[in-house]
Amino acid sequence: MSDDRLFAVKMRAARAGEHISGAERIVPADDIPALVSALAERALHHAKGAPDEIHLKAEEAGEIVHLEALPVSTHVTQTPEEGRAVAARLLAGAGITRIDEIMARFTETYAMRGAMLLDADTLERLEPDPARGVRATYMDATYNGQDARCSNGDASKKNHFAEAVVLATKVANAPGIVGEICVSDDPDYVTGYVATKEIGYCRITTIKEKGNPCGGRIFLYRGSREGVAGTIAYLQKQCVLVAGVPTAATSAAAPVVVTSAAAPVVVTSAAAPVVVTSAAAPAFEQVLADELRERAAQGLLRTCRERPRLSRPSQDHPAGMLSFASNDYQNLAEDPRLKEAACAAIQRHGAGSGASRLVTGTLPEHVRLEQHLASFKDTEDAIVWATGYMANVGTISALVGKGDAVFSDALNHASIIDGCRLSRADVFVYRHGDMDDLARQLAAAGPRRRTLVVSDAVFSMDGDILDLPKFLEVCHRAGAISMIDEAHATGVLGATGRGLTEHFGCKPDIILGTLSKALGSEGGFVCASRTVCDYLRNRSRSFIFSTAPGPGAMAAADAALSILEAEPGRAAALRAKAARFAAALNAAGVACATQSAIVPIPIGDERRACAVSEALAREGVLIPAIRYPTVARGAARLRAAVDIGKTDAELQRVAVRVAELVNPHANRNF
Ligand code: WAQ
Ligand code: MG
Repeated sequence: MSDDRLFAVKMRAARAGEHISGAERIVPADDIPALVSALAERALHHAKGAPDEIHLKAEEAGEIVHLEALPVSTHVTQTPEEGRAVAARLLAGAGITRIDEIMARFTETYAMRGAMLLDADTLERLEPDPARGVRATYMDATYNGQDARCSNGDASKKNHFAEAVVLATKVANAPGIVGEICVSDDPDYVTGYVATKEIGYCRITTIKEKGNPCGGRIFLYRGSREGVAGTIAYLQKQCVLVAGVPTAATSAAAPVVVTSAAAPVVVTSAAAPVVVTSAAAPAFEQVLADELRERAAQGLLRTCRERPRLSRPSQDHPAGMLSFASNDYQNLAEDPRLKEAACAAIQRHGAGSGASRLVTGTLPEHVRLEQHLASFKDTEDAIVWATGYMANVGTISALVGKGDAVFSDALNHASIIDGCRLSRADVFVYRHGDMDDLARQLAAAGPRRRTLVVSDAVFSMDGDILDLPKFLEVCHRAGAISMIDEAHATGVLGATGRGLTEHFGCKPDIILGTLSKALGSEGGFVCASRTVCDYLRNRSRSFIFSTAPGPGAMAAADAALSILEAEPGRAAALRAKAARFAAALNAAGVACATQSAIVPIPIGDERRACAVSEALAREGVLIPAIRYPTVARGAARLRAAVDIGKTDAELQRVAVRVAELVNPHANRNF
């Protein structure tokens, strides 16, 4: 029998009563023996010398709070003065202004085992035991069950950076904590960091003089004196697991900015914010860095975080998040049949296709998938692109041009908007779902060489569907080309999952869609007449001037279509789950509706939406908050995407919890 209860395990080593080293982890019971042995190893062979006492403690973990690691950025500074100036600028966003006075307190932290806890405004000390300070404990990193603290998963070694990110993430999420400053107590290590929930974990490469032993941590608190005990209790007792912790400051998830005095060299990934603060940085980088800081201060900084470990229907991990965030509605991305098809195609033809479709990039997998898509959507032909974004941009810009007109629903996806802009046609935006407004605007625009009308089939942030028969009627009357984007409709709508066209039993001129949502793969497609498809093969620039999508993705999508054909009840089963979730929310007092797999939960205020989403995340439920600019200001919401793997019990439990958080003062009698 496996025992996957979680345990907090701590090691502490000392010699003659002097601390040498310490470590803590949160692991399943089954992992304790191996961990204890690795920790003992670490204690016995520490650079500070051999211990005469080793304490090892394992206790069953209480309730676990799940957090996403703070995003990491590195600010390259050449001098301690510059470092302190950067720290001051970063923390000013959190309203922390007395940085010089706060930094001066590091002369007092040297002997402390814990951190100094200061009132962020009055700078009063708040710790019950000022000699010891406040220690943040009971925290660990998780990622897909792997130990994120050491790149090799070896607990006998210490990863200072990853441990600091875990600590900073817990601290930044503690109630009342508005910021943290850390300066290493190692005289030779001049790098430190400042952290807040808004700006993330900001490494500052030079924050003190080499040789200076003064260092430590200062946690900054803002709130009532009565709240201090709760903050300390959270820091010292609450078990926290942090997902998405980068293993190294130079990993893909944690960009580093390297600058020399002469010419700055930026080494980075596309994943996370890059902030150059060196005086030597060129002016344009300074401008970009300022804009990123501005965004961070407004709570609008976006970062690419590693996906937290998720609960899967087949394997119910206690530490996994229950996700309502993926577009993999039919759980096909993880289906062994897709994985096998992709692997086999890669074995046959290689990982990449090597060239554009029009050069030597067309493989049997492309041809087979295009034929399969055409038969699935019941059209003459089909054509695929590497992404749905490219399909929209490349189709709209090929079909209409200067002097033509394109009509677009106000809530259409960004890729449609970008396609309209790129086409250089006159763009007319009609009110969301309002066919009368569309008809009026078509009449007002007058005749053109070409007129195209584009609408999403399912609107991605609202979950509502287009009235296709009315849409087609208005298009026909105006002599316009009709096009719908079935990104969130394929595999979801219609008796057998063929989309909005099957739902209503009628078809536009152009059906666009994606392979990356319910079909569990990646890529975009158009299903249409042979003439339209041939035209796009000749005119769509994102098709022509781009390497063909890889054979693995094509074969996986092909397998997904076969699964939907062989199991025609899947779409109806999925919609029933989404409807059940919306009904459970309604019963619990939250007004919401859906016609697809997307259930929007209206909240309004941006900060409240984020707070509810964060509270759910702490309880292991992932429902993203959607806010401006994705939706209008003041129309923030939670966007729950229901997938076919969710059980009724999960849907019911989450609906009730969402309702409690959305309407905290409601009188509940259900
Ligand atoms: N809770 C509160 N304060 C602590 C804790 C804790 N769990 N652990 C350490 N401190 C305080 C204590 O005063 C230490 O003397 C001080 O922080 C420094 O601790 O991105 O090495 O473990 O390259 O020495 C930061 C930069 C490294 C990493 C910090 O911390 C990076 C470091 P150390
Ligand atoms: Mg140290």
